Amino acid sequence: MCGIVGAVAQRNITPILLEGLRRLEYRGYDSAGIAVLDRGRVGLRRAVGKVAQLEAKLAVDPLNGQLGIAHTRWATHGGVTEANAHPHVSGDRVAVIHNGIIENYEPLKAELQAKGYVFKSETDTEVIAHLVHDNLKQGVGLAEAVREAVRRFTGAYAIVVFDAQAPDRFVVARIASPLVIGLGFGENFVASDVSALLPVTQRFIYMEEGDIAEITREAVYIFGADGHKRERKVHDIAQRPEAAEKGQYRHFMLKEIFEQPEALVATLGGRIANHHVLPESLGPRAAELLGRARNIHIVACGTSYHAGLVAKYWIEELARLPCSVELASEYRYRTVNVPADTLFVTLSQSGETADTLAALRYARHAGYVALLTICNSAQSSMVRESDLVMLTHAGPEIGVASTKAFTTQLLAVLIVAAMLGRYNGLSKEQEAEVVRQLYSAAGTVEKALEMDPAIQKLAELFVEKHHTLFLGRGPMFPVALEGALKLKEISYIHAEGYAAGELKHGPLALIDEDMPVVVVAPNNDLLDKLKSNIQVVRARGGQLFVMADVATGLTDEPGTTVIPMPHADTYIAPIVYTVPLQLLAYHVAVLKGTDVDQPRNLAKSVTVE
Ligand code: HGA
Repeated sequence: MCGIVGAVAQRNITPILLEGLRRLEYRGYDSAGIAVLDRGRVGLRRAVGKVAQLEAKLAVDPLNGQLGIAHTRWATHGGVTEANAHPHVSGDRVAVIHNGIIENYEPLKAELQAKGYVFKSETDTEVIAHLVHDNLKQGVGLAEAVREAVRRFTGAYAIVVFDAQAPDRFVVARIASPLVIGLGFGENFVASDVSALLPVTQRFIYMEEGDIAEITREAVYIFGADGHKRERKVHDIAQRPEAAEKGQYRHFMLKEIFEQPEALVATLGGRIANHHVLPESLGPRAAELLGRARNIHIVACGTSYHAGLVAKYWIEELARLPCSVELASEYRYRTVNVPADTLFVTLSQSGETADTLAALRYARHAGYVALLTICNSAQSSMVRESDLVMLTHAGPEIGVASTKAFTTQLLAVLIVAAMLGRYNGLSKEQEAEVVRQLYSAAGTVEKALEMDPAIQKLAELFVEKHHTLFLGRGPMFPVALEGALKLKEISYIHAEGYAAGELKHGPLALIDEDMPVVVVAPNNDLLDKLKSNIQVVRARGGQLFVMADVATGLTDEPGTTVIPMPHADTYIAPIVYTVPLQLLAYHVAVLKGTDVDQPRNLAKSVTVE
């Protein structure tokens, strides 16, 4: 959340900063701003709304300079106003952008106000600008002023600061929120993630926890919180800048839905040989660590949590190991009892999700056998801090509503379940059957994508609705939860996912002729139970839309519309049935005219807790 870009160069950096913001806009988009050192003065432009609003301002009132910072905001402290947009400036001298929360900003603010600083915003961020300014007045250099300031902060932050009186440098610091330094020739950059800087460089240094860096055109000096110099590896990233562009698609979300077959194939790569999963593909010690696991704790947030819930069904079935699944924001603040030989598993698209990262760090000292992260970002904090890693190779996901990251996570957890099964009595034949199904996932998803025109038509029936229920049983229950989440995220229709058997314990009271009920009904051993649940809804006049395998024998009846699904094998059904639910949410949102890729109030890469 919040996109950060900074640059120091010999050319005008305004266009570089703006392009960086456009590429980071998915991280936050309620307001945007830029500060450039223009002829020795801090030039500041900020605008409520998208980066395009900021660009419009710059078109009439341009900025030109070789040192600057820019930010796209997802507000935590203070409303969405121009005054609260970043950068924040102190004494016409210090300019700051920030991702995260300074938890102790109130006492710091009172202290700075007592010294005569006047606050122009309601943000926590503004204390950074004034505190650095106050430190600079003591005569120290910028790096020292920032180090002294961050020593006083509690909370999470990535910050970038420049001082008009040190026109050749900026200083950056991070705790918990991600920052990456981009290395150019005679110019250097910083950003929240590499995608912002791909047009200008492919060489990056990932800042580590507590790092502070001083960056000039010619050099990057990195220090730990103790002030000692640190060496950090330079990574060459092969990613092409166009990977994060929409191409022929109207929205990133639609593009990403249609990229799922290739993302699934890529995620499977290197995981299987001779009909067997390869535990060693999770890391050199994987065989030993997975083999020791007697319990599994899965911790995640949002869509990734739903993938974790599906994983529980598979792990308990294929590996016969007890498995619990918990929301990271709950796990991190409670007393957790860790049975002997428990494997800790996190799932996160970005690998920077603040709550999940904090849970991982908590787990590090909680006595687990090992920490395994399933993640879509190879260089993320969570990947770097885990013992075992399974990368999903979904490629960049820009749409805020997660699609291909979820289905590749499902594939990944099925592979992990089979790996755990390997050490817990899963027969060779059963493993080979799971492998066969894994191979069939991409092709079946391709068939499910052919439902797009039918789902587009179906979407018309949902546009005027205020509520929708999604039902599923077994591993399809979390799929129902995910279908409901997609619909609320991007179409703003209130939606709930329920285990179909739970309906009679309360939610049935909601059923009337205005309540659409979407059911996911693969042809599995819970089908007869599900059919009974469907009848219970029918009997109360509910509007049923049943996504069903033809082999289920379910057909249209008054009040019941059956949407035929391609046949999906048992284990990959959750992956396949997710697809029409994604398409439904997408088309309802398009018909409603919402901002599909950047839905209101949300942002991607949730780096605040
Ligand atoms: N707390 C700051 C920055 C918010 C943020 O990082 N969001 O992702 C603010 O509210 O401006």
